[in-house]
Amino acid sequence: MASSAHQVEGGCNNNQWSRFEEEPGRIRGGERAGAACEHWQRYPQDIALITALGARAYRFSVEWSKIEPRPGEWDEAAIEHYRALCAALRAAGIAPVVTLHHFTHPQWFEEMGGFVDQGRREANIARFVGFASRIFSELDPLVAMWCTINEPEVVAMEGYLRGTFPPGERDPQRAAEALAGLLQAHAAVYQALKRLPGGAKAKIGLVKNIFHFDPQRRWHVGDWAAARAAHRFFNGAALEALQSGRFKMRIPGLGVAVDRVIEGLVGSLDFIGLNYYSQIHLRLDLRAPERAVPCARPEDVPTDMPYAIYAEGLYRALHQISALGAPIYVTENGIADKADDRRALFIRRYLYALSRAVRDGLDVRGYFYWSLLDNFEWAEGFSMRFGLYEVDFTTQERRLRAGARPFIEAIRRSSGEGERAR
Ligand code: GCO
Repeated sequence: MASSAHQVEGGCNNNQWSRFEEEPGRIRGGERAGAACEHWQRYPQDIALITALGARAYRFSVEWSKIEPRPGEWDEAAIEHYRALCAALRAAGIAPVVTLHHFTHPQWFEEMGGFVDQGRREANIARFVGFASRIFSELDPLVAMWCTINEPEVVAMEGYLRGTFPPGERDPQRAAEALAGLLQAHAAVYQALKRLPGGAKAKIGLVKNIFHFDPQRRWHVGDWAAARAAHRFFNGAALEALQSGRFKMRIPGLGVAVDRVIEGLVGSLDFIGLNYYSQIHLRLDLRAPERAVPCARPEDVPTDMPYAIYAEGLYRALHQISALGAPIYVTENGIADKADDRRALFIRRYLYALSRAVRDGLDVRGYFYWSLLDNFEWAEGFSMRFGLYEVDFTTQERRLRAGARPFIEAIRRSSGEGERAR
Protein backbone atom coordinates (compact mmCIF):
# COMPACT_ATOMS: atom_id res chain seq x y z
CA MET A 1 0.00 0.00 0.00
CA ALA A 2 1.42 3.39 -0.94
CA SER A 3 0.71 7.08 -0.32
CA SER A 4 2.61 10.36 -0.01
CA ALA A 5 2.56 13.06 2.64
CA HIS A 6 1.30 16.08 0.73
CA GLN A 7 -1.42 14.04 -0.96
CA VAL A 8 -3.00 12.69 2.23
CA GLU A 9 -1.78 14.35 5.43
CA GLY A 10 -3.23 17.85 5.58
CA GLY A 11 -1.82 20.27 8.13
CA CYS A 12 0.64 23.05 7.61
CA ASN A 13 2.81 22.22 4.65
CA ASN A 14 4.89 25.11 3.46
CA ASN A 15 6.36 23.52 0.36
CA GLN A 16 6.70 24.45 -3.29
CA TRP A 17 3.43 22.66 -4.05
CA SER A 18 1.36 24.58 -1.50
CA ARG A 19 2.75 27.77 -3.06
CA PHE A 20 2.02 26.54 -6.59
CA GLU A 21 -1.55 25.70 -5.62
CA GLU A 22 -2.15 29.36 -4.80
CA GLU A 23 -1.44 30.40 -8.40
CA PRO A 24 -4.60 30.66 -10.49
CA GLY A 25 -5.01 28.03 -13.20
CA ARG A 26 -2.42 25.61 -11.86
CA ILE A 27 -4.66 22.98 -10.26
CA ARG A 28 -7.84 21.65 -11.80
CA GLY A 29 -10.85 23.44 -10.33
CA GLY A 30 -8.52 25.72 -8.36
CA GLU A 31 -8.31 23.07 -5.65
CA ARG A 32 -5.63 22.89 -2.96
CA ALA A 33 -4.36 19.93 -0.99
CA GLY A 34 -5.53 21.65 2.20
CA ALA A 35 -6.70 19.16 4.81
CA ALA A 36 -6.52 16.36 2.20
CA CYS A 37 -7.50 13.08 3.95
CA GLU A 38 -6.50 14.31 7.42
CA HIS A 39 -4.23 11.31 7.49
CA TRP A 40 -2.01 13.22 9.95
CA GLN A 41 -4.68 12.89 12.65
CA ARG A 42 -6.50 9.84 11.35
CA TYR A 43 -3.55 7.52 10.81
CA PRO A 44 -4.58 5.05 13.54
CA GLN A 45 -7.89 4.52 11.75
CA ASP A 46 -6.09 4.31 8.39
CA ILE A 47 -3.73 1.65 9.72
CA ALA A 48 -6.83 -0.38 10.61
CA LEU A 49 -7.93 0.02 6.98
CA ILE A 50 -4.58 -1.36 5.77
CA THR A 51 -4.95 -4.26 8.18
CA ALA A 52 -8.44 -4.95 6.85
CA LEU A 53 -6.96 -5.38 3.37
CA GLY A 54 -4.34 -7.77 4.68
CA ALA A 55 -1.43 -5.69 3.32
CA ARG A 56 1.85 -6.16 5.15
CA ALA A 57 3.77 -3.03 4.16
CA TYR A 58 2.95 0.67 3.90
CA ARG A 59 4.98 3.08 1.82
CA PHE A 60 4.52 6.73 2.81
CA SER A 61 6.63 9.88 2.65
CA VAL A 62 7.89 12.25 5.31
CA GLU A 63 7.09 15.92 4.75
CA TRP A 64 10.34 17.88 4.87
CA SER A 65 8.57 21.24 5.31
CA LYS A 66 6.93 19.97 8.51
CA ILE A 67 10.14 18.47 9.89
CA GLU A 68 12.47 21.37 9.02
CA PRO A 69 10.17 24.39 8.68
CA ARG A 70 13.11 26.80 8.48
CA PRO A 71 16.67 25.93 7.47
CA GLY A 72 18.35 24.18 10.38
CA GLU A 73 15.26 24.39 12.63
CA TRP A 74 13.78 21.03 13.54
CA ASP A 75 10.21 20.44 14.64
CA GLU A 76 10.45 17.75 17.29
CA ALA A 77 6.69 17.19 17.34
CA ALA A 78 6.70 16.39 13.62
CA ILE A 79 9.56 13.92 14.09
CA GLU A 80 7.68 12.39 16.99
CA HIS A 81 4.60 12.05 14.79
CA TYR A 82 6.47 9.96 12.22
CA ARG A 83 8.04 7.87 14.97
CA ALA A 84 4.58 7.15 16.37
CA LEU A 85 3.27 6.30 12.90
CA CYS A 86 6.12 3.82 12.32
CA ALA A 87 5.65 2.27 15.75
CA ALA A 88 1.90 1.89 15.23
CA LEU A 89 2.45 0.26 11.84
CA ARG A 90 4.91 -2.20 13.30
CA ALA A 91 2.58 -2.99 16.17
CA ALA A 92 -0.03 -3.87 13.54
CA GLY A 93 2.44 -6.14 11.72
CA ILE A 94 2.87 -3.70 8.80
CA ALA A 95 6.38 -2.80 7.64
CA PRO A 96 6.91 0.96 7.29
CA VAL A 97 8.66 1.99 4.05
CA VAL A 98 9.71 5.64 4.04
CA THR A 99 10.15 7.92 1.02
CA LEU A 100 12.37 10.91 1.74
CA HIS A 101 11.34 13.08 -1.21
CA HIS A 102 7.96 12.53 -2.81
CA PHE A 103 7.62 15.59 -5.07
CA THR A 104 7.60 18.17 -2.24
CA HIS A 105 10.33 20.12 -0.50
CA PRO A 106 10.15 23.24 1.66
CA GLN A 107 9.45 26.52 -0.08
CA TRP A 108 12.69 27.88 1.42
CA PHE A 109 14.59 25.11 -0.35
CA GLU A 110 12.86 25.94 -3.64
CA GLU A 111 13.83 29.60 -3.20
CA MET A 112 17.44 28.55 -2.72
CA GLY A 113 17.33 26.96 -6.19
CA GLY A 114 16.33 23.38 -5.33
CA PHE A 115 18.09 20.58 -7.18
CA VAL A 116 18.41 22.38 -10.48
CA ASP A 117 20.21 25.67 -9.94
CA GLN A 118 23.72 24.93 -11.19
CA GLY A 119 25.60 27.36 -8.98
CA ARG A 120 23.95 26.27 -5.73
CA ARG A 121 23.27 22.63 -6.51
CA GLU A 122 26.08 21.18 -4.40
CA ALA A 123 25.19 23.23 -1.32
CA ASN A 124 21.49 22.47 -1.74
CA ILE A 125 22.06 18.75 -2.10
CA ALA A 126 24.08 18.91 1.11
CA ARG A 127 20.99 20.41 2.80
CA PHE A 128 18.81 17.60 1.51
CA VAL A 129 21.38 15.10 2.77
CA GLY A 130 21.25 16.84 6.15
CA PHE A 131 17.48 16.44 6.33
CA ALA A 132 17.61 12.81 5.15
CA SER A 133 20.34 11.92 7.65
CA ARG A 134 18.42 13.46 10.52
CA ILE A 135 15.16 11.65 9.85
CA PHE A 136 16.99 8.42 9.04
CA SER A 137 18.74 8.51 12.42
CA GLU A 138 15.47 9.27 14.20
CA LEU A 139 13.47 6.47 12.55
CA ASP A 140 16.19 3.94 11.74
CA PRO A 141 15.42 1.37 14.39
CA LEU A 142 11.81 1.23 13.19
CA VAL A 143 12.31 1.34 9.41
CA ALA A 144 14.13 -1.23 7.30
CA MET A 145 13.45 0.17 3.84
CA TRP A 146 13.98 3.68 2.46
CA CYS A 147 13.19 5.29 -0.88
CA THR A 148 15.37 8.32 -1.54
CA ILE A 149 13.55 10.17 -4.30
CA ASN A 150 10.24 9.41 -5.93
CA GLU A 151 10.19 9.62 -9.71
CA PRO A 152 12.93 12.12 -10.56
CA GLU A 153 11.88 11.92 -14.22
CA VAL A 154 8.31 13.00 -13.39
CA VAL A 155 9.55 15.95 -11.32
CA ALA A 156 11.80 16.99 -14.22
CA MET A 157 9.35 16.43 -17.03
CA GLU A 158 6.21 17.85 -15.42
CA GLY A 159 7.97 20.65 -13.57
CA TYR A 160 10.39 21.89 -16.22
CA LEU A 161 9.26 20.57 -19.59
CA ARG A 162 5.45 20.41 -19.54
CA GLY A 163 5.02 22.99 -16.79
CA THR A 164 2.18 21.18 -15.02
CA PHE A 165 4.08 20.79 -11.71
CA PRO A 166 6.06 23.46 -9.85
CA PRO A 167 7.93 25.51 -10.82
CA GLY A 168 5.78 25.41 -13.97
CA GLU A 169 8.60 25.97 -16.45
CA ARG A 170 8.80 24.85 -20.06
CA ASP A 171 12.49 24.57 -20.71
CA PRO A 172 13.85 21.21 -21.95
CA GLN A 173 17.44 21.99 -21.00
CA ARG A 174 16.44 22.89 -17.43
CA ALA A 175 14.36 19.71 -17.33
CA ALA A 176 17.42 17.63 -18.19
CA GLU A 177 19.46 19.54 -15.59
CA ALA A 178 16.78 18.89 -12.98
CA LEU A 179 16.82 15.17 -13.71
CA ALA A 180 20.61 15.05 -13.40
CA GLY A 181 20.41 17.05 -10.15
CA LEU A 182 17.86 14.68 -8.64
CA LEU A 183 19.94 11.63 -9.55
CA GLN A 184 22.93 13.32 -7.97
CA ALA A 185 20.86 13.97 -4.83
CA HIS A 186 19.83 10.31 -4.72
CA ALA A 187 23.46 9.19 -4.96
CA ALA A 188 24.56 11.65 -2.27
CA VAL A 189 21.80 10.58 0.13
CA TYR A 190 22.44 6.89 -0.47
CA GLN A 191 26.16 7.22 0.22
CA ALA A 192 25.60 9.41 3.31
CA LEU A 193 22.96 7.14 4.88
CA LYS A 194 25.13 4.07 4.32
CA ARG A 195 27.81 5.66 6.50
CA LEU A 196 25.42 6.31 9.40
CA PRO A 197 24.83 3.83 12.22
CA GLY A 198 22.19 1.42 10.90
CA GLY A 199 23.00 2.39 7.33
CA ALA A 200 24.75 -0.80 6.32
CA LYS A 201 21.77 -3.00 7.10
CA ALA A 202 19.09 -0.61 5.79
CA LYS A 203 17.71 -1.20 2.30
CA ILE A 204 17.94 2.05 0.38
CA GLY A 205 16.85 2.61 -3.20
CA LEU A 206 15.42 4.98 -5.78
CA VAL A 207 11.89 4.98 -7.15
CA LYS A 208 11.79 5.10 -10.93
CA ASN A 209 8.65 5.50 -12.97
CA ILE A 210 8.61 3.69 -16.28
CA PHE A 211 6.12 4.89 -18.81
CA HIS A 212 6.17 3.39 -22.27
CA PHE A 213 6.25 5.77 -25.19
CA ASP A 214 5.17 4.16 -28.41
CA PRO A 215 4.55 5.66 -31.86
CA GLN A 216 0.93 6.42 -32.62
CA ARG A 217 1.36 5.60 -36.30
CA ARG A 218 3.66 2.63 -36.60
CA TRP A 219 4.48 3.57 -40.22
CA HIS A 220 5.48 7.15 -39.41
CA VAL A 221 9.15 7.75 -38.92
CA GLY A 222 8.45 11.05 -37.12
CA ASP A 223 6.27 9.32 -34.52
CA TRP A 224 9.02 6.78 -33.94
CA ALA A 225 11.55 9.56 -33.46
CA ALA A 226 9.23 11.33 -31.00
CA ALA A 227 8.65 8.10 -29.06
CA ARG A 228 12.36 7.41 -28.97
CA ALA A 229 13.21 10.92 -27.72
CA ALA A 230 10.54 10.74 -25.02
CA HIS A 231 11.79 7.32 -23.95
CA ARG A 232 15.33 8.64 -23.80
CA PHE A 233 14.25 11.58 -21.71
CA PHE A 234 11.92 9.79 -19.36
CA ASN A 235 13.37 6.30 -19.03
CA GLY A 236 16.60 5.68 -20.90
CA ALA A 237 18.92 8.41 -19.63
CA ALA A 238 18.32 7.64 -15.94
CA LEU A 239 18.44 3.85 -16.35
CA GLU A 240 21.72 4.15 -18.21
CA ALA A 241 23.18 6.59 -15.68
CA LEU A 242 22.33 4.24 -12.81
CA GLN A 243 24.45 1.60 -14.53
CA SER A 244 27.32 3.68 -15.90
CA GLY A 245 27.48 6.61 -13.46
CA ARG A 246 27.30 9.01 -16.36
CA PHE A 247 24.18 11.02 -17.16
CA LYS A 248 24.05 11.78 -20.84
CA MET A 249 21.16 13.41 -22.59
CA ARG A 250 21.41 14.92 -26.02
CA ILE A 251 18.22 15.73 -27.87
CA PRO A 252 19.25 18.22 -30.58
CA GLY A 253 15.64 18.76 -31.73
CA LEU A 254 14.83 20.14 -28.27
CA GLY A 255 18.18 21.84 -27.71
CA VAL A 256 19.06 19.53 -24.83
CA ALA A 257 22.67 18.70 -24.02
CA VAL A 258 23.78 17.42 -20.62
CA ASP A 259 26.71 15.12 -20.07
CA ARG A 260 27.82 14.64 -16.49
CA VAL A 261 29.52 12.01 -14.36
CA ILE A 262 27.57 11.57 -11.12
CA GLU A 263 29.72 10.55 -8.24
CA GLY A 264 28.45 7.68 -6.11
CA LEU A 265 25.62 6.75 -8.47
CA VAL A 266 27.01 3.37 -9.45
CA GLY A 267 26.22 0.90 -6.69
CA SER A 268 23.59 3.15 -5.09
CA LEU A 269 20.71 0.68 -5.25
CA ASP A 270 19.99 -1.92 -2.58
CA PHE A 271 16.74 -2.23 -4.53
CA ILE A 272 15.00 -0.40 -7.32
CA GLY A 273 11.41 0.77 -6.90
CA LEU A 274 9.28 0.65 -10.01
CA ASN A 275 6.21 2.84 -10.41
CA TYR A 276 4.23 1.72 -13.39
CA TYR A 277 0.91 2.92 -14.78
CA SER A 278 0.63 2.85 -18.54
CA GLN A 279 1.80 3.73 -22.01
CA ILE A 280 1.52 6.85 -24.15
CA HIS A 281 1.22 6.91 -27.92
CA LEU A 282 2.96 9.89 -29.42
CA ARG A 283 2.40 11.72 -32.68
CA LEU A 284 5.00 14.09 -34.05
CA ASP A 285 3.79 17.68 -33.89
CA LEU A 286 6.34 20.35 -34.61
CA ARG A 287 4.11 23.10 -33.25
CA ALA A 288 4.12 21.57 -29.75
CA PRO A 289 6.99 22.72 -27.50
CA GLU A 290 7.86 19.05 -26.80
CA ARG A 291 7.57 18.41 -30.59
CA ALA A 292 5.08 15.62 -29.94
CA VAL A 293 1.55 15.18 -28.59
CA PRO A 294 -0.02 12.21 -26.85
CA CYS A 295 -2.92 10.53 -28.64
CA ALA A 296 -5.53 8.16 -27.27
CA ARG A 297 -6.49 5.15 -29.39
CA PRO A 298 -10.14 4.14 -29.79
CA GLU A 299 -9.44 0.48 -28.96
CA ASP A 300 -7.89 1.24 -25.55
CA VAL A 301 -9.72 0.74 -22.25
CA PRO A 302 -9.33 4.21 -20.71
CA THR A 303 -8.99 5.12 -17.06
CA ASP A 304 -9.93 8.50 -15.59
CA MET A 305 -6.33 9.71 -16.04
CA PRO A 306 -5.07 9.79 -19.62
CA TYR A 307 -3.53 6.37 -18.96
CA ALA A 308 -5.16 3.46 -20.80
CA ILE A 309 -5.14 0.05 -19.15
CA TYR A 310 -1.96 -1.56 -20.41
CA ALA A 311 -1.01 -4.48 -18.20
CA GLU A 312 1.53 -5.98 -20.60
CA GLY A 313 3.48 -2.79 -20.03
CA LEU A 314 4.12 -3.83 -16.43
CA TYR A 315 5.72 -7.01 -17.74
CA ARG A 316 7.79 -4.94 -20.18
CA ALA A 317 8.78 -2.44 -17.48
CA LEU A 318 9.85 -5.17 -15.05
CA HIS A 319 12.09 -6.68 -17.71
CA GLN A 320 13.55 -3.26 -18.56
CA ILE A 321 14.29 -2.36 -14.97
CA SER A 322 15.77 -5.78 -14.22
CA ALA A 323 18.76 -4.65 -16.33
CA LEU A 324 19.87 -2.69 -13.25
CA GLY A 325 20.56 -5.99 -11.50
CA ALA A 326 18.91 -4.89 -8.22
CA PRO A 327 16.00 -6.55 -6.41
CA ILE A 328 12.76 -4.99 -7.65
CA TYR A 329 9.79 -3.69 -5.70
CA VAL A 330 6.75 -2.39 -7.52
CA THR A 331 6.44 0.73 -5.39
CA GLU A 332 3.31 2.05 -7.14
CA ASN A 333 0.63 0.73 -9.43
CA GLY A 334 -3.05 1.62 -9.47
CA ILE A 335 -5.98 3.13 -11.33
CA ALA A 336 -8.03 6.32 -11.18
CA ASP A 337 -11.57 5.03 -11.54
CA LYS A 338 -14.28 7.07 -9.90
CA ALA A 339 -17.09 4.85 -11.19
CA ASP A 340 -15.23 1.80 -9.85
CA ASP A 341 -16.15 -0.16 -12.95
CA ARG A 342 -12.62 -0.97 -14.20
CA ARG A 343 -10.65 -1.30 -10.95
CA ALA A 344 -11.19 -5.04 -10.50
CA LEU A 345 -10.22 -5.70 -14.12
CA PHE A 346 -7.15 -3.51 -13.76
CA ILE A 347 -5.96 -5.29 -10.62
CA ARG A 348 -6.47 -8.76 -12.09
CA ARG A 349 -4.68 -7.93 -15.34
CA TYR A 350 -1.73 -6.13 -13.77
CA LEU A 351 -1.20 -8.80 -11.13
CA TYR A 352 -1.28 -11.42 -13.85
CA ALA A 353 1.42 -9.50 -15.76
CA LEU A 354 3.44 -9.31 -12.55
CA SER A 355 3.10 -13.04 -11.96
CA ARG A 356 4.42 -13.73 -15.46
CA ALA A 357 7.51 -11.64 -14.79
CA VAL A 358 8.04 -13.53 -11.53
CA ARG A 359 7.68 -16.82 -13.40
CA ASP A 360 10.38 -15.61 -15.81
CA GLY A 361 12.66 -15.53 -12.77
CA LEU A 362 12.84 -11.75 -12.22
CA ASP A 363 13.73 -10.83 -8.66
CA VAL A 364 10.49 -9.04 -7.68
CA ARG A 365 10.21 -8.79 -3.90
CA GLY A 366 7.03 -6.84 -3.32
CA TYR A 367 4.09 -4.87 -4.71
CA PHE A 368 2.62 -1.64 -3.31
CA TYR A 369 -0.79 -0.59 -4.53
CA TRP A 370 -1.45 3.10 -5.27
CA SER A 371 -3.37 4.07 -3.25
CA LEU A 372 -5.00 3.32 0.08
CA LEU A 373 -7.31 6.36 -0.06
CA ASP A 374 -8.58 8.80 -2.64
CA ASN A 375 -6.28 11.78 -2.31
CA PHE A 376 -4.90 15.02 -3.75
CA GLU A 377 -3.73 14.02 -7.22
CA TRP A 378 -1.37 16.96 -7.82
CA ALA A 379 -2.38 19.11 -10.82
CA GLU A 380 -5.59 17.07 -11.12
CA GLY A 381 -6.74 18.06 -7.65
CA PHE A 382 -9.20 15.67 -5.98
CA SER A 383 -10.85 14.65 -9.23
CA MET A 384 -8.82 11.49 -9.70
CA ARG A 385 -9.93 8.66 -7.43
CA PHE A 386 -7.11 6.17 -6.93
CA GLY A 387 -8.23 4.82 -3.54
CA LEU A 388 -9.13 1.26 -2.67
CA TYR A 389 -11.13 3.21 -0.10
CA GLU A 390 -13.37 5.98 -1.34
CA VAL A 391 -13.09 9.17 0.71
CA ASP A 392 -15.93 11.60 1.27
CA PHE A 393 -13.95 14.82 1.64
CA THR A 394 -16.70 16.65 3.52
CA THR A 395 -17.12 14.05 6.27
CA GLN A 396 -13.73 12.28 5.91
CA GLU A 397 -15.57 8.99 5.85
CA ARG A 398 -13.75 6.09 4.19
CA ARG A 399 -15.59 3.28 2.40
CA LEU A 400 -14.09 0.18 0.81
CA ARG A 401 -14.70 0.01 -2.94
CA ALA A 402 -16.00 -3.23 -4.44
CA GLY A 403 -13.21 -3.03 -7.03
CA ALA A 404 -10.67 -3.66 -4.26
CA ARG A 405 -11.78 -7.31 -3.97
CA PRO A 406 -9.23 -8.92 -6.29
CA PHE A 407 -6.44 -7.17 -4.39
CA ILE A 408 -7.66 -8.51 -1.05
CA GLU A 409 -8.08 -11.99 -2.52
CA ALA A 410 -4.59 -11.92 -4.02
CA ILE A 411 -3.09 -11.06 -0.64
CA ARG A 412 -5.11 -13.80 1.01
CA ARG A 413 -3.95 -16.35 -1.55
CA SER A 414 -0.30 -15.33 -1.23
CA SER A 415 -0.42 -15.45 2.59
CA GLY A 416 -2.03 -18.89 2.38
CA GLU A 417 0.78 -20.07 0.16
CA GLY A 418 3.30 -18.59 2.59
CA GLU A 419 1.69 -20.46 5.49
CA ARG A 420 1.80 -23.74 3.61
CA ALA A 421 5.40 -23.21 2.58
CA ARG A 422 6.35 -22.73 6.20
C1 GCO B 1 3.18 9.71 -9.36
C2 GCO B 1 3.26 9.77 -7.90
C3 GCO B 1 1.95 9.65 -7.19
C4 GCO B 1 0.72 9.81 -8.01
C5 GCO B 1 0.32 8.53 -8.70
C6 GCO B 1 -0.93 8.62 -9.52
O1 GCO B 1 3.41 8.65 -9.93
O2 GCO B 1 2.89 10.72 -9.99
O3 GCO B 1 4.21 8.98 -7.33
O4 GCO B 1 2.08 10.66 -6.25
O5 GCO B 1 -0.33 10.21 -7.23
O6 GCO B 1 1.34 8.13 -9.54
O7 GCO B 1 -0.76 9.44 -10.63
